[in-house]
Amino acid sequence: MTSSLPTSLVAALRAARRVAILTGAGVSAESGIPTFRDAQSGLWATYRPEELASPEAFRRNPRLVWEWYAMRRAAVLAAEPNAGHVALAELERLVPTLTLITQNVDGLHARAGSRDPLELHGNITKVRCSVEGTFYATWAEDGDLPPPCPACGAPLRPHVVWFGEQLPTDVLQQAWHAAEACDVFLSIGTSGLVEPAASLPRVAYSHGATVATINLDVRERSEERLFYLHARSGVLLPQLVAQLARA
Ligand code: BV8
Repeated sequence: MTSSLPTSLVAALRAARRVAILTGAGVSAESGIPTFRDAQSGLWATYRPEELASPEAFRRNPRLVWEWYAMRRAAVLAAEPNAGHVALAELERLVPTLTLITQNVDGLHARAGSRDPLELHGNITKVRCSVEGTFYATWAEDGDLPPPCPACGAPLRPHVVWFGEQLPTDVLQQAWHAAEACDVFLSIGTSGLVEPAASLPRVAYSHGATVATINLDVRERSEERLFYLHARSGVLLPQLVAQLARA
């Protein structure tokens, strides 16, 4: 476990004009939200997320998929941002330009105060008509599930990007450009398995950025522009902010 940040990484962050950050489920783990790779628990133990988070699953068993998202939405709304989320919101005030890109659908970055997180995979707290795309802030939970769209009767669905669905083009383009233009790229709490998000650190590195990967899988090592830090985001990010805040 990383005990202190490499001085050369802190120096690169101090000198950076543009910082891009990619977060994954590991950043929300300390808010009590299970990561994607954590074994599914309870009622959902028999399913892998990829088997539920897809248009095919929704077509095959819309009620099951709706109920999985309803359970996760309730958990997300009951969760609080953790020290890692708060530190990332503070980091925005310490660097000239910071682009926060998240794979997470829990909305916790915005709740922690991050100004404009790029939600690559959508937001589980939002619901839309599966045909018209109209968003609904409320819906009937006591009738058929998924609730029918009040306008056209098609099933409502969570506003997330399922496996096999395209990411929102504008959001992905902004994320890609931020990775190309940044001086430092931090990849935090992600296993780097899901594309195209997983390509962003490579894009940053190939454009000359310093890249740090922070999660609980990596083996600690550092090369010239590459850092692998084995650390909890809720511990390391406040340390990073405290060091940058020091004159
Ligand atoms: C698409 C929303 C194309 C739903 C999610 C190559 C190119 C393009 C596509 C593909 C490709 N190869 C394969 C594909 C297909 C697929 C894919 O990547 N499959 C994988 C499984 C191989 N990609 C897609 O389908 C994407 N669509 O590319 O479309 C296309 C083109 C034309 C026409 C049509 C389509 C869509 C992908 C989006 C899927 N939706 N979420 C929902 O949430 O239900 S992805 C889902 O996984 C979550 O968003 C999650 O964030 C994400 C990734 O997981 P991680 O965040 O990394 O979480 P994980 O559990 O894996 O890891 C946790 C990490 O945290 C670990 O490293 C752990 O050590 C660490 N950790 C734990 N605790 C802490 C910690 N770190 C720090 N501190 C801690 N305390």
